[in-house]
Amino acid sequence: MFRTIQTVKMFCACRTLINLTNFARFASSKGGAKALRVKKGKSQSLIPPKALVDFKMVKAFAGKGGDGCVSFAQLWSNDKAGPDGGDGGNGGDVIFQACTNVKDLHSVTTDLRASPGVKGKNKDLHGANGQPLVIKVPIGTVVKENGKELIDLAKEGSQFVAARGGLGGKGNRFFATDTNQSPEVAEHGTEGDQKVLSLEIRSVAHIGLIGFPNAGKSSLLQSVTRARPKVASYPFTTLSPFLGVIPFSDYRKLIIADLPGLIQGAHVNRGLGHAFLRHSTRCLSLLFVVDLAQPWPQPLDELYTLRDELRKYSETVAQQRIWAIAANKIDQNLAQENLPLLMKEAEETLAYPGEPLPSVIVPISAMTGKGTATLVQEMRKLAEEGGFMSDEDDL
Ligand SMILES: Nc1nc2c(ncn2[C@@H]2O[C@H](COP(=O)(O)OP(=O)(O)OP(=O)(O)O)[C@@H](O)[C@H]2O)c(=O)[nH]1
Ligand SMILES: [Mg+2]
Repeated sequence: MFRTIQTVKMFCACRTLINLTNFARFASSKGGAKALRVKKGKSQSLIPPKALVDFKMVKAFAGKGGDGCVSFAQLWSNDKAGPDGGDGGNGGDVIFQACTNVKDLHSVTTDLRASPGVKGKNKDLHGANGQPLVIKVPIGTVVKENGKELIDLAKEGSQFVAARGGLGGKGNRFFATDTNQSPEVAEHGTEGDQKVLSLEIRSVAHIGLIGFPNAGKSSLLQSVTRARPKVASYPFTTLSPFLGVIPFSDYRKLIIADLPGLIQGAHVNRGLGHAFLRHSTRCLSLLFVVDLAQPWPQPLDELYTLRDELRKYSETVAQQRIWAIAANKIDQNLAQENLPLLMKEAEETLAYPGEPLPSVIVPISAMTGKGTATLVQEMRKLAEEGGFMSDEDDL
């Protein structure tokens, strides 16, 4: 009660700041590009579908430089032909390269070791340089060290040398001088860089599905795309994001991410909250999925909590992401009773200064498919508002 009064007060004070124009409109699916009917059936493969890996901590070990060689040449005509120890080769670098063919960080191993340089040899032979280790990562991968961003690999083919290989040591030939014609010294190769880095994909999907566990996010993804995330009646069925694609008649594709469920206290890492909330920062727009078939005001409280958690985790995300609500399980009587209440009270309860209001509330049943066609059109609009139409942001 106190919370509601407080938010209403806050809302009244800041009403002028908030764009209320298209709030709470019921969706219409007229006009614009049409979502294509997917003719191909779902995969029957028994291999479980892979979740998306959009974050990974890696250790990068660049190769050590090869040691220089101590050697003295002996010729048939001159058995003291002087020093001929060659230099060692340089160690290999660890390099990240952005590549369109790679879609997630699944194939990136956590231990990245480039090969070391080869030692120098006699007869002035220079050791071979170590092979660089080139790791292909998706376009839009951000490389961070200790939380500080080092680079955003935003363009196809762009490379970043994450760890530099050590230098090869000089052989004894290098140290020969007028006064010391037969040096018995050579350098060791230097150690390569060793770094602990985090890799994050900047944006993984146009729309991220956010909701409490069991709200029906995976069911929704299953019903509108060919993806096969696991659906079950227990909480935290989904622990890593799953992606699904909706093709449209104008050849654009809408990528939807089913994100793991959030609970109260997620911003202080309750229930792996940080890891789950981080995914939401990589979606251009957000769709809040709520289980409407719960006693009132539980659905509204859940939406309030979700917004609150998101805000506490990242104000920027809460303020900048366009969002909408999918009121799920409308096939249940209780949900139908709750729908008018949600339409009436959502505006007051969910308004927050500086943040956009939900652009639309769409009643759906992920299980029966009711309302999902309308929701797809609304998701397209949501993605367009979130930056979908600019080719640079296209995934
Ligand atoms: N009646 C009804 N049940 C639904 C509907 N959508 C989902 N369910 C059921 O709700 C339960 C949870 O569905 P999930 O899709 O796994 O929920 P989730 O939000 O992905 O849950 P987590 O992965 O745990 O976060 C399942 O038993 C579904 O069958 C719906 O529209 N109507
Ligand atoms: Mg799920």
